[in-house]
Amino acid sequence: MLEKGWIGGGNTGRNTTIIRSNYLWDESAAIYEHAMKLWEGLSQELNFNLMFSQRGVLTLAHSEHELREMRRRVEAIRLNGIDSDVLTPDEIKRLVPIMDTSPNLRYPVMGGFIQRRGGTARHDAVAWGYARAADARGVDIIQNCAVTGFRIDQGTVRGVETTRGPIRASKVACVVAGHAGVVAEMAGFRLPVTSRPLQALVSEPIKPILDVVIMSNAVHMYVSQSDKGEMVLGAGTDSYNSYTQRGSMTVIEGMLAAAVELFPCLSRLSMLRSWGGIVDTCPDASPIISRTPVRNLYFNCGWGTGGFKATPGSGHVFADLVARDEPNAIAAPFSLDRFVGGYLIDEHGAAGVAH
Ligand code: PYC
Repeated sequence: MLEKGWIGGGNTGRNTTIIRSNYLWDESAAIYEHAMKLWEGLSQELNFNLMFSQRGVLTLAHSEHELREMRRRVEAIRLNGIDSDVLTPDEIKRLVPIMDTSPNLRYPVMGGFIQRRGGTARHDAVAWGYARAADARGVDIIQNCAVTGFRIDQGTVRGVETTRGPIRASKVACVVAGHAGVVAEMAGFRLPVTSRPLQALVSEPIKPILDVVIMSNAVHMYVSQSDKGEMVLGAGTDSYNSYTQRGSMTVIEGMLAAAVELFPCLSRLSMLRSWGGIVDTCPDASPIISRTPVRNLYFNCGWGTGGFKATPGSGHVFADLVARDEPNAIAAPFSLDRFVGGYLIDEHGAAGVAH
């Protein structure tokens, strides 16, 4: 396993750790729920405390239209056997007393829907837990080793060039969130992904005030409280393509204005750190788990804001694809072929923030 930087230093450690499986389409429900079920036993399986906390993920509606769309979405999600409930503003107020649910806000809370099995996990623990388990099974993990090219012979991958020398391989699997397009280009093809910064920030620690994850897609704000007591706030993507691991000030300002309107008690909080991750996003806001035009070269990418929450499921079905050179039923809809055949899986509405 080759890592350009250090384990957990890329997008794994640069997200707001939200885990949920309440996506709209059957194909997405299948993969995200597969991941959710694996999350539910993962700390035990890895024998590493991932601090997986099913505290619930509540998504807010701020208009009649959004609420109507949400009700329809909840029915679709339930049809796939995934827990999902609509909440009234009164129920939301009881669940989250610090939220301003009065009707005269710029974006009033008209209702919401909750996945109670959703929540968070500690992202660096996830990276370390997997790394330790992989190492115990004999995987060589080589950090500070960037791939600089591919060895390709007659359309088949034969290995990679790296900053520490060439490595021969009969199969190569790329999981390079944020740089999938760059790495694909080294192999001589293009991916339908757009790369943009998505930023988040974390406050000084305070006493427990919020025990549920709140998302507001309309105002591009999501917030949870970490086990250390920090408020973890996330924003929308920047509106330009970039590989800088920081976002623009205007995006933070807009998100914080929305956060303070919903949670006036946050207005005096000092923010300690902000960071950006690069999200590679496909035109349908669904991922790619696929063979590629180069034989025995596979890509798992394009997750947009869905990558962390899918980790166990995405890794599991991808490993199966690489081992058998054939996608299983969960992975098959996410193949690159869909951009030729037109079987897109439009999850823009479930993506949490606009892509
Ligand atoms: O859960 O969709 C999500 C999300 C969006 C941004 C961060 N997480």
